[in-house]
Amino acid sequence: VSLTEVQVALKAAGLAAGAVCIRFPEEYRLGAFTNPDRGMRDRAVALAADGCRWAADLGARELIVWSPYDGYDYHFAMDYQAAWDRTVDSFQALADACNVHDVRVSLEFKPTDEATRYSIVPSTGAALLLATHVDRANFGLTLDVGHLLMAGENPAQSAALVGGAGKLFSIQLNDAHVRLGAEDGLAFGSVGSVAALELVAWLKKVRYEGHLYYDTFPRKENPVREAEYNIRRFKVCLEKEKSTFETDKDLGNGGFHSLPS
Ligand SMILES: [Mn+2]
Repeated sequence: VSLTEVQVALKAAGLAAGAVCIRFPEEYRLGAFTNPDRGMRDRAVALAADGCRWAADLGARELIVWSPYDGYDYHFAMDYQAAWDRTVDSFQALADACNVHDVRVSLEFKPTDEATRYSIVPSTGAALLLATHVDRANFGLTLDVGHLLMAGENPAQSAALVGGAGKLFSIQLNDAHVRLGAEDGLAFGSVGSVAALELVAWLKKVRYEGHLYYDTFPRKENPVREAEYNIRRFKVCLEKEKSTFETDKDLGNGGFHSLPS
């Protein structure tokens, strides 16, 4: 599709682009930014950098990178240190290329995927280490709640760490049962109500100012009503957080919250 076609479609729907989220084609199945072949890595970076140009042309200020192919399936299949260094080099090159367009780059990490059972960046801690090593002001992180749950993390704690480090570029809200490593992509706050409430509380505490995305998969549901549910759910958390987060001290140090209705 052409730039004009996208602009016309967005305008017709009354929408604006918040970010461009890129996906690598299957030719990168042995790795995009970790690929052992220098030429493949350079082409992957160039492809992503083109996404930054698209973002700028669409009036968006961010490129979100999720790379399912940067990982491995078998023990002894990857030199983790070499793969890490390639990842750092690639993101540095990408961040510098995107800086020309005044676009920032964020990594959406995911611990496991059917494409790679272990990711080179499997956790919030590893993602923060990567951000430290990349060391670019326009490089940060996108947290996806379903991915955090897959990693065995508490989304609020992850947001607190990343937000506190000044690297929380964007957040994708959803929910999951997390069975057998599946991501689910359920509506926000539909499974873990208290986890959702705490996440919203911490987004406020770290003064998060980015977009709120809903990365959900309404495969059986009416997608418009599902989208409305997500927004409604977030607003309920926002209201509940105001009234209960600081005041209810029945459990622990932070207080116990009744489920948002
Ligand atoms: Mn996502």
